[in-house]
Amino acid sequence: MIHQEPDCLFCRIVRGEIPASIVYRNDHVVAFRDITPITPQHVLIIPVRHIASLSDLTPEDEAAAGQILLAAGIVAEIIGIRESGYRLVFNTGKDALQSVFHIHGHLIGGNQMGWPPF
Ligand code: DGP
Repeated sequence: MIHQEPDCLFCRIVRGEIPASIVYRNDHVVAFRDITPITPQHVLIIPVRHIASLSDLTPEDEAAAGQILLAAGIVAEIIGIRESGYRLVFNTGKDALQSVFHIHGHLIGGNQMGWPPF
């Protein structure tokens, strides 16, 4: 049984209790459109397993973490930005303004971005 939290917003999206515009899912990850997109294409990629943040990853989470990275290219292909390029951003902790404590990679793209990103 994959660990889930009853009251976690993103666990609830995984379970279908809260609607989301899902663009891809498999046994390990779910990818859905961000409710407040910051770029023309903005999808969140999350593990099915509840893990609070990158800082909470343990060796036990190795497969879940790898599956998020593997999903990035698949999702980019589905939403049409694999060739043009994209970023995968993991806001982690207070200074990075993480607001939902279930790991999520922000897959953003669809326009020309700048660097540095802050
Ligand atoms: P972060 O600040 O990195 O923790 O990003 C959380 C993101 O989650 C933020 O960009 C908005 C998004 N979000 C929050 N609530 C919902 C929701 O109910 N549905 C969807 N699709 N996205 C949400």
